[in-house]
Amino acid sequence: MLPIDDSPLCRDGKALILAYDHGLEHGPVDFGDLPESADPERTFEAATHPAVTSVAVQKGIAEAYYPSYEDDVNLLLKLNGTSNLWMGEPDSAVNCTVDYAAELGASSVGFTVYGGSNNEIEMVEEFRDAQEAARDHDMPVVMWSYPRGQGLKNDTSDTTIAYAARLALELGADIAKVKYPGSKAGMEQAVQMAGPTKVVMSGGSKTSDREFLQSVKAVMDAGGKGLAVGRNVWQREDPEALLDSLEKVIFEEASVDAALE
Ligand code: FBP
Repeated sequence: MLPIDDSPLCRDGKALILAYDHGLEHGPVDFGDLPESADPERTFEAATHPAVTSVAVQKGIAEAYYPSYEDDVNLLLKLNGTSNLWMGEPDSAVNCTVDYAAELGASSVGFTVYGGSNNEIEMVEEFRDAQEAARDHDMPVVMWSYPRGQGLKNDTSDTTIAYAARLALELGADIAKVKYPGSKAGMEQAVQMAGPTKVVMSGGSKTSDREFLQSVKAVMDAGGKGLAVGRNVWQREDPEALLDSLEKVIFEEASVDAALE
């Protein structure tokens, strides 16, 4: 297995994953305020920014757009996903194999696990197959570790996010992508629970530049290893400007004020 730090998913041991699977997960609503954001090419262009260590997309987007970007962008193939049209208990259909992800040129794979869902057992079994196949291909595995389901009252409490991070370690993910628990202290718990599994923050809905960078800074100060972000980058008129700031906070350890200059 290639050490994750030597894989294209990381730069200096950290990751900035540009997520663009929202057309499946949320549908056209996420593109409503900025219609040009519906064009995957715009996100692939943003992913050529040196701060971006990989772009995370579903199979169909990879098939259609990645061939034009394979020299400039690292591909993280998301292996499962669900549409917002699904009204059942949280679940995510596996729609791509690791073998096919490798054929498409992916250097890493992503997989959602909804711990706490009534579908957790099946999802973890599916994750097992993906994780072991990824090991055969020397591909790092990123777990979108999102506890949710009918029994979970608060899916971003410190203890829930720490559990999400631990679940990723226990099941063999290289990176745990978790929701921001709202504080540096909450993130520290998650990082501690994850051991050698790197913890990155999941972006969330669009906020101001300063507010977003402050949460990213708190994550980095807590020992987090970066970010997997979608809307906060490509819902902006100028994604590159925010990526410039993120590069400073994540890779250059700059303060938020310095990153905004
Ligand atoms: P954002 O930065 O836009 O939140 O994207 C991260 C992400 O995990 C996407 O990969 C995914 O489509 C979306 O969030 C799912 O969010 P949720 O399940 O919370 O609606």
